[in-house]
Amino acid sequence: MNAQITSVEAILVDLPTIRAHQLAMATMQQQTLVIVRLRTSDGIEGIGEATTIGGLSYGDESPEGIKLTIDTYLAPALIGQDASNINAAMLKLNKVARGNRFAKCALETALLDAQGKRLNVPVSELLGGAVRKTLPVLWTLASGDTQRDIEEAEMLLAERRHNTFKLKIGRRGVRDDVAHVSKIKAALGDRAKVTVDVNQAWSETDASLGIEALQAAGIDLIEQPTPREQRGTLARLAARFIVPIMADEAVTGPEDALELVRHACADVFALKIAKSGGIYGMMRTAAIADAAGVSLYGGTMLEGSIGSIASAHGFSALPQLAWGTELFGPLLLKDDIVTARPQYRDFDLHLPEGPGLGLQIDEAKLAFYRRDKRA
Ligand code: MUC
Ligand code: MG
Repeated sequence: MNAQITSVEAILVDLPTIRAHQLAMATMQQQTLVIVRLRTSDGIEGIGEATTIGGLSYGDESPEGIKLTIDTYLAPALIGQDASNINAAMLKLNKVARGNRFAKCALETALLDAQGKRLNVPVSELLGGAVRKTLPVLWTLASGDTQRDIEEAEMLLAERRHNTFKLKIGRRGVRDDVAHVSKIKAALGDRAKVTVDVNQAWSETDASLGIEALQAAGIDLIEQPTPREQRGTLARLAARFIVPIMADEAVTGPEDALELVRHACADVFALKIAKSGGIYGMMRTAAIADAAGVSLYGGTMLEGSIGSIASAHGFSALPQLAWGTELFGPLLLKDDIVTARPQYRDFDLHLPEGPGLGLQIDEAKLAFYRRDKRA
């Protein structure tokens, strides 16, 4: 008799960030993680995470909505299921609920973590094996202040923690944004790569103006300049400019990926396990990119350690990851709810080695930061 799933708990955790993080659609002073604890009849606990950015401002699932979805619909569907049959469990969830990819991702991660612990192997081994044990990680400069961003980049370069920087733009006018980015690129020169993420904020005319100037300033990559639904716009920009265009919000799972490659909308895809409903969905999305010759990038929803390390296991198993990753989420948080924080050095994130995700919850920290324990 295989182990059965006996309980599923979804916990809202509010962690402060080390500084304000400004994006086109929100300014974050803290991050809310939805942590899943899934227990099985053989005494194993799997952990997972579903985290988004700025409430409902990035996507259509909020932290509170994710918890409600898990508590009310997804957890009851999982109780009593075979804990080792992750494909069957996920198929059941897809019958019970359409969409809700972030919530499903947290549950799939918890099932993979539990199975890895059960078999005493890392999650990457369950996925066929890691072809890389370390992942390049960029840092996002998003303090809102050009000089402060330059100082932050200089410090991180000197520490050998990051040598690629992503700038969040789209909040100010195009000319102000271009001036901000150009100053940072000029200060860092060839010592660092600089990319921008517009988070869908530009119209096609804004994007034509902005990308032309950013390309001339030596920017390496332009992420999601225009609204996700406007695939034609993305395709025209990708055809027009030499600087690569990356789809983020526009590519959730394999279905989006198929449409984007069909219309040559992007040179690079930002993969995220949450957007794709879990690691397996992310890998199916990557397979479409591989078949079409689209380069890959390991994206983040600014998850904490659990979601970031789950992503790292998935990204470690991909055949190609030409643009590295942005799995810096844990570094943006002042504190953590795991006992050993992920290791970052020499510009890379190092994959933990233990069974499952290779992480353990710090019970005291979780008790302190969980929303339902505070007034
Ligand atoms: C996004 O839109 O890509 C990734 C890095 C960051 O600062 O925000 C995210 C989300
Ligand atoms: Mg993005």
